[in-house]
Amino acid sequence: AHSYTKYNTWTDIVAWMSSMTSSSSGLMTKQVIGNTYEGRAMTVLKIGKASSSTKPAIFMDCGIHAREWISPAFCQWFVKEALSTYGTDSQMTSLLDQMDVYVLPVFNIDGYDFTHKSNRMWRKTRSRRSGSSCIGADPNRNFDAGWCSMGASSNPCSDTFCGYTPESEIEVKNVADFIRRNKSTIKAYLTIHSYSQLLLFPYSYTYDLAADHNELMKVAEGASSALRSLYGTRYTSGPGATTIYPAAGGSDDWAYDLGVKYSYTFELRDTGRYGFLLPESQIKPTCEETMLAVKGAVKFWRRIS
Ligand code: 0X9
Ligand code: ZN
Repeated sequence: AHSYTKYNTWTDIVAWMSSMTSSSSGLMTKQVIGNTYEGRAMTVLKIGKASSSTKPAIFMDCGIHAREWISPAFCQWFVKEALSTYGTDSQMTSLLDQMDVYVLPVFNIDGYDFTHKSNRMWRKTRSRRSGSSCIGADPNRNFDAGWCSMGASSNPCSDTFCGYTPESEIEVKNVADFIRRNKSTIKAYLTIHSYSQLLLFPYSYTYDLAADHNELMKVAEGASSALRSLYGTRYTSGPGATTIYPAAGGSDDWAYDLGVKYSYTFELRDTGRYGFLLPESQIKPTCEETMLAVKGAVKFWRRIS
């Protein structure tokens, strides 16, 4: 059964998406953006008050990397908070009145399912190609942003394999197509990973600073101080290349170069004690503090944009 304080299986998440949509009184709708390599439906949840005029939107995905279980847990938490506090929390109410939030709860569903059934430390997709016995590519090296130029591997057996071509992974193609289709409304892109407690922004495929570096840094610092205010958890902010490592083909750099200015990668708890195996007892505090960061960032960029 589904629980917000457990790491849910894909089957439980599917049932949860349906029941949440049904009970949302029209505040949330579901939309399939394509299937994964193994044929699972990739479902985007659109949350926002229906409006006759076009609203600006935020796109958030979780679970690009299969083993980063706290990430899908956060997307589920966010959906719960959005639906349950709309109408009572003034910040959430005005956010959903004025904007739509697209949430993809699990990006790499095949990989996520594999971590539950076979190999807890799997990272990549589960695609196969004749000519190699190794499976999958790193979805966060497969976007068309300086593709495979640095911090990525062209060896199909590597955990950071960039894929055979940009968007060779169907999951990446489906998400990129969706964002391209909705490019005129999507103003912010958030992608949730773990672990390291970082708030990263472009670029990671080059050491060049983004044109909007100063503004991206201000929003990140505002968000991390909001996050820290709850339990004192410390985050570091900065461009990916210098803050974590150079790595091309990431979704954040790709979205930014497409024109989505507020493009961020969150690396959630912890800093390595448990790493990807973050205990379930930390789901609630991690999600609560991350909610403050996301709401803080939204508030800030709505003020300045
Ligand atoms: O390496 C990654 O893809 C991310 N770290 S993780 O430990 N979750 O794998 C960092 C991504 C930063 N952004 C880009 N490299 N574009
Ligand atoms: Zn990751």
